[in-house]
Amino acid sequence: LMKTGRGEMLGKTYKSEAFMGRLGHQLATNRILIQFASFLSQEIPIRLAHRIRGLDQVPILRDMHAVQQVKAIYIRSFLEMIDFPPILNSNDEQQFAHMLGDLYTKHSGVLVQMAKGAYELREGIRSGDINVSKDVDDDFSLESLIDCHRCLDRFYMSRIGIRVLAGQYLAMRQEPQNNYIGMICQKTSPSAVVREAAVNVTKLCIERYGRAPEVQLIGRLDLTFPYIPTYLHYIVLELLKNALRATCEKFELSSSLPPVVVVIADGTDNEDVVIKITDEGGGIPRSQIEKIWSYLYTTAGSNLQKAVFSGKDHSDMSPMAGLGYGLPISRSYARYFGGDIDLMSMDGHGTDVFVYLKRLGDTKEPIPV
Ligand code: W6P
Repeated sequence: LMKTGRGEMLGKTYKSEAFMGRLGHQLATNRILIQFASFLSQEIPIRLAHRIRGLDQVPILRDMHAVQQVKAIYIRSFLEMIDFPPILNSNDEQQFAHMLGDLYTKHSGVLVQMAKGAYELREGIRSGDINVSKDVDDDFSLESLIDCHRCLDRFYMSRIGIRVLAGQYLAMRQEPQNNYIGMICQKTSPSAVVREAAVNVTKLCIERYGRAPEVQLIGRLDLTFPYIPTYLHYIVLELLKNALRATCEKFELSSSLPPVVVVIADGTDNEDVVIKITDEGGGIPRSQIEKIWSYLYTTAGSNLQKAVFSGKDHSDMSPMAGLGYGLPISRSYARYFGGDIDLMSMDGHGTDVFVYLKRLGDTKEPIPV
């Protein structure tokens, strides 16, 4: 299967129709569901196999307990999928949907599990149990850590792809909602998504800090575009968490908090939709900027380090704390859908985060090969 790579090519053809929502504008027909299911039954095991091999190629990761557990889930899923007979009729398709739904659930803990693995690795490096230096005689070289980061990036990117395709297929089997094709909403409203995320994060923030800065929303509040609202929600949620947390910690001793300001803009000629999130939470030193995108490095000494990686936060697994994964994962999501996330910080003052989003339908699926 892996040698032919036919699945990847099939992926492009089917995907541009199914995933981008050009298939049937109302209820997906049985024929289309059978086609989509057949495609997934070939494509997903190929992607799983690539990731199983990917995890095996990086010595640091290969030896970690959390990674071995994840690999076991991937191998079991792979075997289950290749054992599934060809999908020829609606009955087969229904069985397949059942199996895929179960797999989807079984994989929901994978991200947290991998994050825990990386956390242990970070702690090992920091405490000196794991030695990292340029010296080839040592356990791990810096180069091998870079390999490790690349492997994780591919792993998460691939996982997003599998879950978007599977999620889209499963959603297309449900009663269609207004303006939706599967998970894709043709009229996603960034302002509505930001408002909802702001309510969620404000609640978490008050639970943790006793108060929260106001989240102001300005710009193109009326704008709608085709996107998957659940993914946009996740991205904005993670970024708002960071902004509110930084604000609360910087102004711990002040009676008032500066607001977090969110601007929504629409590029010329319907190019990008851009969301900017501005906080006055003190910013990040320039020397730490690269590390905030890392799955592996800690940002020792900075506010972010205190907030995200401290032992206290690890034991108290509040959703406000997280595992330090929000930023790189959010950026992978944005990138998967053809967009990106940039961050500009003024050390001592605050941080601007820019989320660039492409209208779905104008992009090709990026998958690691
Ligand atoms: C900070 C650090 C950060 C990361 C991401 C988004 C906003 C912020 N603010 O201080």
